[in-house]
Amino acid sequence: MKKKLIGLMAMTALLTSAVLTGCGSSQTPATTAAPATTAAPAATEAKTDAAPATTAAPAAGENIVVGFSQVGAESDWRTANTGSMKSTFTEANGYTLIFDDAQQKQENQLKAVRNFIQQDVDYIVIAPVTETGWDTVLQEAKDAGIPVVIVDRMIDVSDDSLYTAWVGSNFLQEGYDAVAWLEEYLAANNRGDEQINIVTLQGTIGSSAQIGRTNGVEEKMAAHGNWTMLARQTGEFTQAKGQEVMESFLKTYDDIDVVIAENDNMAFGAIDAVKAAGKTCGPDGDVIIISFDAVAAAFDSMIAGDMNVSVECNPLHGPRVAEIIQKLEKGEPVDKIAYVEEGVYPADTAAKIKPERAY
Ligand code: GYE
Repeated sequence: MKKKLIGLMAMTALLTSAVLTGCGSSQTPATTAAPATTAAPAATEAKTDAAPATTAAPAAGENIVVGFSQVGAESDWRTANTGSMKSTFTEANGYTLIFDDAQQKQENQLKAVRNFIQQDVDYIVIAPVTETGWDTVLQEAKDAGIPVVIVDRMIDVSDDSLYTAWVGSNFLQEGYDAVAWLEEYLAANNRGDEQINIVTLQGTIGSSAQIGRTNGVEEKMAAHGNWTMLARQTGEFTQAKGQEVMESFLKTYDDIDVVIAENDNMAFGAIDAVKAAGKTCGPDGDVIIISFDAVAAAFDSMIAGDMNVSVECNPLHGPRVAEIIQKLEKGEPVDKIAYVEEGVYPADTAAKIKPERAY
């Protein structure tokens, strides 16, 4: 593993502020990405004591070069995640970020990672589209001696040493949380024994966020003989596709009680489809809308009375990934797997909670 012994104290100080900024209520807006043509700095090593702790940014050429392969720009969650990464991995914080948008295609990610290897970056960070298909390219990164940090969704590899660390959400737990909310909600509305018909708008098939949420719901709803999953179909995590799939569900089934949308943007599309079909949704409506992510627009939707609940999925991973990289720079151990703490936000809490939200 390569290490650059440069201004670590200075960067640690900056990192601390990045953590506070990233997780607080005032996330700084995204900055422009470093051009992909930026070459990795030569492996010249400055001495640890060369950069005084008070120096804001290390001199040019000493930055830690991070290649980040992002899924795409399919959702509000993703936009917030990209913003968090870009506002953390700045030149001022001691990094050069090479950002690549894979447009939801794993083949683009494989190309991006191979590019990063060719440019001899210091760290490769991947938010993987799907879980499988990573073994070969990660072996190439390992052979090149470049540590790989996985963020957000997980990967499924035969050899765990192909990545150094992962940080993201417990998607299975999110699925459990959605069912727990529905159980309580139906009981509170004296509908615990009613026949409940559910449809699911799934995320990108094969992504951890889809797999965990689908499986979590399926596992927990097995205890409810009176709940039926009428249909599941992917809406690719986008609003447009979510709307399209919901329109077709509404044509096929006239008795949908619950929509589970595996992210907020698909829920927004589903809400439009429900309304266009002449039905109502939300706490006072015909159709219960359950969603995941809890982005700002979901709070607006809950406040407007359209969405019932959003299970939180925190996208502010920039400072978390930076913390991992800083530890690796110092030769400190890092957690192989780190889950982020998350909550559940029902509509009746939305107005109160919204001002505290950072994304
Ligand atoms: O829920 C969705 C996004 O992987 C957690 O991807 C992420 C998911 C998120 O498109 O909105």
